[in-house]
Amino acid sequence: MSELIQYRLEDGVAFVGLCRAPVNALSQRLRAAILSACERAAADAEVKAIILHGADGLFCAGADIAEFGTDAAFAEPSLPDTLMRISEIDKPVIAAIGKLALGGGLELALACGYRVGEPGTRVGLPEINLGLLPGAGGTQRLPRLIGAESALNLILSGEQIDAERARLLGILDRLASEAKHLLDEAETYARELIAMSAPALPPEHCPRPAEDLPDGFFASFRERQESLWKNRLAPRLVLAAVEAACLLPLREGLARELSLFKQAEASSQSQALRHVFFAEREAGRIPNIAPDLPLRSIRKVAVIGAGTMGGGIAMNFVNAGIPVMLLEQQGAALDRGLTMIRKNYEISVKRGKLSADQVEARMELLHGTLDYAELADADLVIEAVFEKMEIKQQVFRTLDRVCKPGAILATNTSSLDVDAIAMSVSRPQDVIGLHFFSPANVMRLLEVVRGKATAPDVLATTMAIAKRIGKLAVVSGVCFGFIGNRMLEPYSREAQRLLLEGATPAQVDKVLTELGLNMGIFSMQDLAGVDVLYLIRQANQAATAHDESYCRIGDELTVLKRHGQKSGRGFYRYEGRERQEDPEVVALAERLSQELNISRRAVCDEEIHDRCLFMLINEGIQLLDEGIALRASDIDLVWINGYGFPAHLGGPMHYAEQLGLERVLASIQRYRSELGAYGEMWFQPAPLLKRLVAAGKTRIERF
Ligand code: 3H9
Repeated sequence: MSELIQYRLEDGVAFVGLCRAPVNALSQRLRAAILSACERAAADAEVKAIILHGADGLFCAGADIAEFGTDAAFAEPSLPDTLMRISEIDKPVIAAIGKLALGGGLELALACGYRVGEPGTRVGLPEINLGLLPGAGGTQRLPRLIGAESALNLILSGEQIDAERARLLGILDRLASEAKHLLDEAETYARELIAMSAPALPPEHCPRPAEDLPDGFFASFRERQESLWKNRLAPRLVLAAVEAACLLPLREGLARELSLFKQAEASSQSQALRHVFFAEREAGRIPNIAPDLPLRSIRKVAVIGAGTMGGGIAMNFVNAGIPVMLLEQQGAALDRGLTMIRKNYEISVKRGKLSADQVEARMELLHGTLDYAELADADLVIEAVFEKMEIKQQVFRTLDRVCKPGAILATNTSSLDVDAIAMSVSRPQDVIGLHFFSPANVMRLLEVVRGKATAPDVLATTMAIAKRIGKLAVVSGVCFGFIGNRMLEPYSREAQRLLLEGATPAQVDKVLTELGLNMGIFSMQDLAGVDVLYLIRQANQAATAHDESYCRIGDELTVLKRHGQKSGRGFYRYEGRERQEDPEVVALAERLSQELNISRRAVCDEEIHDRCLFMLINEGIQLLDEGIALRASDIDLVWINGYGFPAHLGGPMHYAEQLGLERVLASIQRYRSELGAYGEMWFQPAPLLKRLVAAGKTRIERF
């Protein structure tokens, strides 16, 4: 028997325990081990029922994602074949689902005749998040169990549902009273089934899964969702597979599902999303910091500044059950901040996401103060005051006086020099940047900015606490704008310059949204505030090079008080939330072009794409070369989670690899020669890009 399986027989019941840490991912070896254990139990006349379970409790997180795109993914025994064989065993097979059954893990459970969960069990088919569809029966067996519409919703959302909901839907037959009794109660169930000579597979709950659906359900569903799905492939394949479940007998449906799955697996979108999956896990690993480095304990947090940002930051911690002291200078500002937080929670209550009791419990963890002395026992202090160096340094000097030794002192600056802030205190090793994105209680990304002096345990503790509050933390070194905003700078500069050369904001934005970005650059700037971006440019003039045309249109719009969405005008004109092209902006661009002697012409979409995105990518490669980003995949995560870059393109670095580094370099060089002095100045290929291409490398890595 393989070391991947624990097998025992107890009075007619065979226990097959999966033991491939950490999550029982169904690699070829584990599949083979499960199959052989099940065959052994099937062939043993003493065995009357079989219980499949996770040897360490956790049942199974699905197929081994690392195998996709390699021959191992379908190496024999393939998952679909393994599950088909399990479903054919003529003895009851019970899945005892500890902790979770996801993707292929749930499909394994669905191939069993019976399923028992524990109170904390979560189940789901999250394949869609990997650009896949369930490929081992999920799209065929689930509709036959819970009906086509419920199955479709579960698969399309990728949602992980809790045990009670799974039981109500009919995915779980029973729930154990407590996790520790799961196996015992699964055994009781097995013995009941044996006693009643229950069939190996109970009759299907929904043999005709589409029975209750109106005519034309699939066509109209597709039509309704088309615009939301944009250019994503996987949802369309899911729909086709579930439709097949409604039209075809099981075996034919399974064959159809498999061919759709292989189409998804081979797609560049799935490749990109799998890259993102592993990138997220990799981001937490920091070279030269041992995973077992002792961490500082964080039991109490303080946030300075009760504005939108400070309030949002505070919410993250109380949501995770960590008490927060919120400090403001004036009582009125503090009250406003606390009221805003309560209002935010009340919106969640209205949406049914929180109960009134939960809100009270969270508000109880939140304390307001006007007195720095009250921060004396905080383990982590996060400053979220006005973005000005002198003010931040003043706050840090005060913190240096009042905070206990060993407290982590964090700044939420988005563009200031963390090292300069650290220099204002006597303990720079305790200072770190925590760049939350707005709204801070919603956005998942957190740039963790490691200063020159930041102590390893401060960095490691911060990464751990970020995980605890549900953030995706990415480490950045200190430079203007860190990873995200530094890359935003050339991207937005190029977009603004294109307006002077003849493009319109809507044309530029359309190229970007058609690629899959959540928002075009001009809509984004209107949302962020044209004036806010102007002030950031002013404050950081020294950090960025300039030419006469540099962000001129943004500067002029600020002078004209066209501050963006909030003032009803910016790069666009707004009627409520409705965005419209504004001829005045085009006229302004024409005037500036004339003034700056820039000849206007029709700019094609490809040029917009290449100039905006390749400047963004080039900067990312430069950041990697400088060591600001630890790895290319970290840059991808920043742009996907902070700036709406489509995950199905894998982030800007992965996208560049897909397009080919040679093409990126050639295009940058082309504009360098075509755009005259402007091209000479800005289109400078990152040295690392040149080195990678010269060496024939296809992946972006430090080299
Ligand atoms: C599928 O099933 C397709 C089938 O329908 C059809 C096939 C034909 N594979 O996230 P964590 C690793 S598609 C390989 O840090 P957590 C992960 O990389 C699959 N590895 O922990 C990490 O490794 P490392 C559908 C996996 O507690 C370690 O486990 N299933 C897999 O925060 C710990 O992971 C999914 O999409 C896997 N399937 O979260 C579920 N899962 O330590 C994907 C995990 O070396 N997984 N690893 O970095 C998850 O959602 C989360 O990992 C999970 C645990 C909730 C399980």
